[in-house]
Amino acid sequence: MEEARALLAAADRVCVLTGAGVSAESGVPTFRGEDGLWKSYRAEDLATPQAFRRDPRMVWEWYDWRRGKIRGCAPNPGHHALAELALGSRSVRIVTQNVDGLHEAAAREVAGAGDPSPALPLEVHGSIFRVKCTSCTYRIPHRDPVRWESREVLPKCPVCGALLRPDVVWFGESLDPRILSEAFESAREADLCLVAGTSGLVHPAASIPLATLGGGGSLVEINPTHTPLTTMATLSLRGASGELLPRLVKGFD
Ligand code: BV8
Ligand code: ZN
Repeated sequence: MEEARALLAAADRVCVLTGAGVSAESGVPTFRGEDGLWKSYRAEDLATPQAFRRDPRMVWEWYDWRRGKIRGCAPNPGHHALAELALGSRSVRIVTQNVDGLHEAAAREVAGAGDPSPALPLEVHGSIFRVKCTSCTYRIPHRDPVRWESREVLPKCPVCGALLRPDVVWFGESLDPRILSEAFESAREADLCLVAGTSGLVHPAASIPLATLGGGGSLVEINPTHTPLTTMATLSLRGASGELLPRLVKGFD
């Protein structure tokens, strides 16, 4: 931990990449953990445009269940620690694969009456609390429960009448090129990339930290287990982000 704190103290520019693990202590189920996600389905089979085309009702049932679960979750000390770091004096960019909105909630809580924007994350996989039209450009924040009992009650676009879908990036879908290039640029310029709570299995997000190494920076990983990124990490801290992140950033205003 001391070595990691020294790397952070020496870093002017920090890029943070988070995954589902940073929200685990908030009660948000991870994808590939033992608790897994809903029933026996694999995210890779449900979070796809094919699944939505085949059975939009089932996909909305899964997302409505997840949205309900996440609505009841609050940011944990790991989210707050990252928000404090980003609202401090260093230049910090939080890049997240998570769609749960907990980094933004933590940024607003920590900023209070101040400006939360330095701690607002780049959401490379979108947001579960935003919907978009499957046909036109309509897109809007949306947090209420969604009805999925029949095709007729599924949410429809008020502009063109087509089905609305969760505004997240599904497997097989490309990420927003502007957001992705901003994430890679931030990683390339960073002296330090903090990677917390990700299995490092989903691409292209998992290769963002490699841009920091390519740029001559360091990689510190925070995860209870070994991941494909561990071998490339300058340092790997084995443990929970909710416990390790506050210790890592304590004292860095
Ligand atoms: C793309 C949004 C170009 C949705 C998500 C074959 C066919 C098609 C594509 C592919 C293919 N093979 C590979 C691909 C590419 C594919 C991919 O990488 N697949 C993987 C599974 C091999 N990627 C894509 O499809 C991407 N698009 O490539 O476009 C393209 C275009 C056309 C055709 C081909 C390619 C899009 C990927 C985005 C998918 N959307 N989410 C939703 O959420 O509903 S991904 C999903 O997984 C989440 O975003 C999640 O964040 C992400 C990664 O998972 P993790 O965050 O790492 O979470 P996980 O559960 O895996 O791990 C948790 C970790 O936390 C663990 O390490 C655990 O130890 C740790 N942990 C647990 N507790 C704690 C903790 N850590 C700290 N503290 C704790 N307390
Ligand atoms: Zn529409």
